[in-house]
Amino acid sequence: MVSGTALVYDEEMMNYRLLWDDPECAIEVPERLSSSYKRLQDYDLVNRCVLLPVREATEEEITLVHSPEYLDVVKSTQTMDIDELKKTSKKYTAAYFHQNSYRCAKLSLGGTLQLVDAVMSGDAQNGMALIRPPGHHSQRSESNGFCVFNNVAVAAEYAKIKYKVQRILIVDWDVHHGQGIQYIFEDDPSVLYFSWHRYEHGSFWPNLSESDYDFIGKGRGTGFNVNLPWNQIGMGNADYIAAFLHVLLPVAFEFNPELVLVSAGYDSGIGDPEGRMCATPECFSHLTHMLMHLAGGKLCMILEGGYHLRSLSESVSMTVRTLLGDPVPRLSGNMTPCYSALESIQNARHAHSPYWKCLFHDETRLVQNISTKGLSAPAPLHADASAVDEFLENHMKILHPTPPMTTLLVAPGEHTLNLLAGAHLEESTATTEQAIHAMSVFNQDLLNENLLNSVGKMLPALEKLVNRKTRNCITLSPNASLSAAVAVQQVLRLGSERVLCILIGDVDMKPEITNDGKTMCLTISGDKMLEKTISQFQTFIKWKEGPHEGNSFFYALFRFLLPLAYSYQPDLITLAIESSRSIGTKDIALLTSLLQGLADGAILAIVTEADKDVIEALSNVLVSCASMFFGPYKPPAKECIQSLTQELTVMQTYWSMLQCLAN
Ligand code: Q9C
Ligand code: ZN
Repeated sequence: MVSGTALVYDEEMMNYRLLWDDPECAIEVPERLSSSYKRLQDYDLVNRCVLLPVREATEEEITLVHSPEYLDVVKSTQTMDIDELKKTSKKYTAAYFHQNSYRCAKLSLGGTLQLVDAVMSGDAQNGMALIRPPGHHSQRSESNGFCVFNNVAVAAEYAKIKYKVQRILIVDWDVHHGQGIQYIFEDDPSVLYFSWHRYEHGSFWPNLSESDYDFIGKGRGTGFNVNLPWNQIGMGNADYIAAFLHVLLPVAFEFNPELVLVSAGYDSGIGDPEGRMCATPECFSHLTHMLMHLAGGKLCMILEGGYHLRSLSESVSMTVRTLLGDPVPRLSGNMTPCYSALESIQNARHAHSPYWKCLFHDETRLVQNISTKGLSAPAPLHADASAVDEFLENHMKILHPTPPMTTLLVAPGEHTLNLLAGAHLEESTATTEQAIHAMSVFNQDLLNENLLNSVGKMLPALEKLVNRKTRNCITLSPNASLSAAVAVQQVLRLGSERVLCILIGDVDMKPEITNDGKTMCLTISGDKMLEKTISQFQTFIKWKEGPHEGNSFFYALFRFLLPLAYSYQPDLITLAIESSRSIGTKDIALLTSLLQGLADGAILAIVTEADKDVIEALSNVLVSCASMFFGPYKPPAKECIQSLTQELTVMQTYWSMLQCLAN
């Protein structure tokens, strides 16, 4: 099994800087690299990564994307004096050269290719390249926006040739539009390029009409360029998560890439003077975690922008932490996307609906009169610079510490342990009287020795889960939904405040829903006559996967389940999987794995003992946090969508992360 996170870093890339006065370029400083690396060391993350040396990119590699004439220009800067450097720089936009620029640009690109080699060869599962100069603005024959060679674009061409990769996803979460990447791949259907960027109706740099949502690619590449322009500053965690759930992820899963490259710029984070956005470092954990579910986990993060040194280094640290498999911290703040963000999301979805089945089935339309001023301006999380600094200084201290064990297993016998290597077996057990007491409100006809046994063992495990002695817990039970009902009651008693309970299969037993907001229950079933939604805390969806034709459940996940969960913000998740489940093993694995982005990963998974496939899948995602291929994917059946749409109509009035129409 492939494992490990690679880290590319070399302080030699600090050996160039701006040599004259230019306020526009002054923010791109060598300390961007050293402060990021230093912070990774402070959090003891460097030691946990496989360090990769950089190398110089070859001329052959550079010219995969760039013209030989441009290569000659960059090469010639090595021997220039200041005046000549300045003159050459002024030929381009927001660019500057130094005598060491060429050497550093070769290392920056070479370092990127080292990372791609490690991930594609299986030496590492994923990784991050801390490099400069950045790349995403640079074009075939042009330096632009501090970028010399287009690191990510060359990496994509390189992976196509060297590893015969047929589908590459590039996610550009830098706050600027990577127009260089767009130009290079605009007619190429093998590279899906997604970029969100500060746009403000074109008034923000680089002020291009082709950065808007309606530029969707050209020729055979039509539909493979996804732009999500932000028309206001102050976009925050809810806006970014909504953008991923409603625009990027459905399209990306349908595309099903073999490699994911991220133009990881952190000028989209809080405190950055260029972006003026509000996303906290934790948000980058969530974005990273979501992307880890594509391409069998082959994920390469390549640094682009990021000019607030503290914000940059905290966000880089959160990214690497997540790549390493640490729990994803909960998001702070209100999870309601702002009106302007919804407008952008709605328009991007509409522009792409002819090309992607996951969007085609949904109701999409253009915003009639796109607002130039926000109806509801996003509320910045932190008003002034010193408050931002203080927040960044302390944010790690308010996160829950990583629990000492990952998985606690509640199993009646030890014979299942080989399926769950790495899990800790729950040794203690409650007394029979305690078990009977815990089950006293439930149907006594269902009580039997097996069940009492299983519940008795589960009780001490629940305490450890609520008190974060274990990150998650797998319970084998003869009656999963009954165990779940008992568990929900118990964890509430132990102090949980919002429990999300997901029941999969035909169930006759449900946890008691009190409508006080402390529990939310969602049932996924295949054939049963479904009850109507009776409250905002209880919902049912009918979903049935056909055998062996690929999975379509990702549609329900991004359109409904995850937005609902991100709105509700549970502090614990109970997942009960009955043997009558109507969705496949990979669907359950994907669901469970993505749910780890919520509740700090506190998941109680209850599964029937005989369901070996699900036990193995849960072991992969909960115990070993292994990356897997969740595809192949297929479009969802009409009746599944219809059932989902009915529930959506009701639920989105209560839970704003479900909305993807501004009007
Ligand atoms: N006030 C990168 O983040 N200046 N490049 C824009 C707007 C250029 C950014 C001026 C910013 C270039 C890699
Ligand atoms: Zn940028």
